[in-house]
Amino acid sequence: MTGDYTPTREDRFSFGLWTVGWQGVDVFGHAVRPPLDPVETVHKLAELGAYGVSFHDDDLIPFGADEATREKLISRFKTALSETGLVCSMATTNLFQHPIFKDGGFTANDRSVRRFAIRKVLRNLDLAAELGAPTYVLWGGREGAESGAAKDVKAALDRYKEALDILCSYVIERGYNIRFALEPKPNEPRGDILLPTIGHALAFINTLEHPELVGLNPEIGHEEMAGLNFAHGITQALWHGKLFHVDLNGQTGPRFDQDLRFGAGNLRGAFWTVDALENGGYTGPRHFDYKPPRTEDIEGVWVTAAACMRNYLILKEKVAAFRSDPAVIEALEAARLHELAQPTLGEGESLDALRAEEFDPDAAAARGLAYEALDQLALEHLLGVR
Ligand SMILES: [Mn+2]
Repeated sequence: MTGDYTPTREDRFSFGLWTVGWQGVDVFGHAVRPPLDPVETVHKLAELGAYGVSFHDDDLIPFGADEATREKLISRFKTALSETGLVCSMATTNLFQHPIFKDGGFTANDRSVRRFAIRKVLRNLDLAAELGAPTYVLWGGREGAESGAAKDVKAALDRYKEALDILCSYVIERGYNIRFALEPKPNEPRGDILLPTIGHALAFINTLEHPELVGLNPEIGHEEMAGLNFAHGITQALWHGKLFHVDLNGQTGPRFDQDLRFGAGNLRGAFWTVDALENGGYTGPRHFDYKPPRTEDIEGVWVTAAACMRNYLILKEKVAAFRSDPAVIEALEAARLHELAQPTLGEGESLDALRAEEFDPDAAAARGLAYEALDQLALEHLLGVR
């Protein structure tokens, strides 16, 4: 154990302005903290060791602000970025907060709302390009329904595809170096949200005119709300070349979206998530999308932000120790992981050879797979006793 879990720019940690800036407004309660100035956020995140910041248009520029206010706010933000060296690692559009989006943005039944939503994204895409953000996230939290007949799902998916096709063409036409990342979520705020999981979103991307420009931004809590295994989900996204970005946080099983700091909630899941990211070829930012609980004052908020990064680095060290432990390497061998990596048929082998093979199913069925010994090693690394 090195004991040094101080984040550096090379760790590529990033935070959304809306995370530490969350004032604690929830379904049952008012704000518990004053608004946080994005400029202060940028300085504090840089001081804590983050390398990047992400934002929704409305985090930076209040909805409906006039042009002069908008320019002033953007200029202050740019100054803060250049003073600290923090990068703008991702941008996104708020298509969920204003009442106009109560039935969604891209898939609202009201055509005028859909046209407004696309205008809002186009405007913020220009700002994202100006700030050098390589990834543009689309979380469609209001794209969905609470009842059956109110949403024609096929038509809504046609409109969703239409919106993505328009946005991709725009980015190509403008020559922006930006890719889109869809963020799945099963429910909340809508009763049921369209593109509810990684799998749904991956299938949807294949229908687009420019699938190469669209990938995923999966969030731990969102997949776990659906009872799914996040490490498996992001690994499949990587396998498809579609893990463009990631939202790290904590969740305790299927319930409301908890948005706990990374490492809280499902800690074993967090261990395998870090393993999947560090050893699976992910090269994007380690981005935290969480909400400091309402119990915390501003000092407590910064404690949670520092803890997200610290927990990631602790888990990264534990994952590396697990993967290099000779007992683990032996246990992986015993569990036949090397065999899984081999093609099932030999090179050029015929199906006749496969059919002719002698095999004793009872003997094979009697063999234990020794997975528990392997998993116990992982658990002991996580518990800090190896
Ligand atoms: Mn969440």
